[in-house]
Amino acid sequence: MVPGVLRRLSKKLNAETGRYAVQSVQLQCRAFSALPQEAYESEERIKVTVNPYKLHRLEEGPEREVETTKGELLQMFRSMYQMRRMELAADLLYKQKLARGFLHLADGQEAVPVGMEAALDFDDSIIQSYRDHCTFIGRGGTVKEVIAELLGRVDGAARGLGGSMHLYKREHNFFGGEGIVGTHIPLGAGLAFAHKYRKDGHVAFALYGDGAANQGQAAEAYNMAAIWKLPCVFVIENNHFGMGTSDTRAAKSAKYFTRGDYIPGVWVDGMDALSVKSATAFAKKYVLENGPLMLEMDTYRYHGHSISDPGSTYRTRDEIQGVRRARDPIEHVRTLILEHELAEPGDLKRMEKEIKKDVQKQIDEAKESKAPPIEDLWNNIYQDPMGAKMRPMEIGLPKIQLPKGSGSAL
Ligand SMILES: Cc1ncc(C[n+]2csc(CCOP(=O)(O)OP(=O)(O)O)c2C)c(N)n1
Ligand SMILES: [Mg+2]
Repeated sequence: MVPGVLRRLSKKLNAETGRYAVQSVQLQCRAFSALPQEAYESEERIKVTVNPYKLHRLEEGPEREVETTKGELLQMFRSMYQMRRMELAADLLYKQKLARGFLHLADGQEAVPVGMEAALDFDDSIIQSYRDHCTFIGRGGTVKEVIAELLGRVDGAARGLGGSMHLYKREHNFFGGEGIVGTHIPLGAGLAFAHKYRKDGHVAFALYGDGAANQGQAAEAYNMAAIWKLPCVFVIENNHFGMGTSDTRAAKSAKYFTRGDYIPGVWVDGMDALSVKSATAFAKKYVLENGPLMLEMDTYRYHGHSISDPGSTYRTRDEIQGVRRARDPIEHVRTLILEHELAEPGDLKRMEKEIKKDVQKQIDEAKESKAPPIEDLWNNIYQDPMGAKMRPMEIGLPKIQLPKGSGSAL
């Protein structure tokens, strides 16, 4: 099932026991009236042939005849369009100096989280680099939580303390949002280790970029994951640039799906949500039976690396326009919907209008949210906060009176 819509299994923290209980939740059923609710739930089946996969050390790869439904395609369209609008809005908020700190946008790359979530449930774990907004939405987060985080407000995904790079959703097994390139790849292997140790039948996905794939600790994570046969999927989101350096300049081999050497890999058209869905379903099954697998998602970011990069000094505008015209993930799903006569062009236009309005509404709500309380300066550092006993204070820095109530862990 596609993220952010209808009912999904979720976990809720019981504050008394400290344990998570499984519950069924209704997620973000907003912006729906352009088509009747039944349309989004329609089981009308369609088969779509996706682009060929490339395989490394595998005899068989993911299914190319991908089964989908009218409901799923409409939900994919809706989710990706919402992500796109959110990213464009985040760009604007930054330029208006309302959002601060780092900001890495993922417009262009929406098919990866949307396709992946179509094959996963929230009991599978995901860890991601700083380019995390859309992944967070895929995990059932809201636009309001993303934007409030960028604005440094308490309703943000990390209560306004983390910013764009540190979105987090523990109850849906989303472990961030990590700022330092490549450091979370071993953490992904650790999450897979936890799944194996608990024998819970779930898997971990570590998502990182083509630049991060050249980091040394990636090799250590691959080795340990392979030795221990961990249910870990290493997902390289190859958007073809690490900051301003192209993948082919930075990597001796830019065939990232082969870079695990002894770990099998699959090259995936990461601009096609159905292709991603099929590859993800294959990967989940594969790693549970055999240990780690690599998925190289061939994708593209439209914005620059971060907000300080105009994105057009190391590539031409024609290149960006060319990708938009030929491979845009939203336009691809729109074409499928129209070709199979699942909706009229006007229905999709109306849906777009509603989503735009809804994104704006959530931004307005985020702006209403308050800044975190001052005592949060002392929270979330230690499990058992040391408050004024902290060493810098003992060695002569001015003593600060701790406010009451400081000390709850995030
Ligand atoms: C260890 C480390 N080295 C360098 C940086 C600076 N840096 C931030 S993002 C980035 C490029 C990463 O590119 P890629 O992995 O392809 O991810 P993308 O930004 O394309 O999603 C670099 C070099 C960093 N944050 N951490
Ligand atoms: Mg990259």
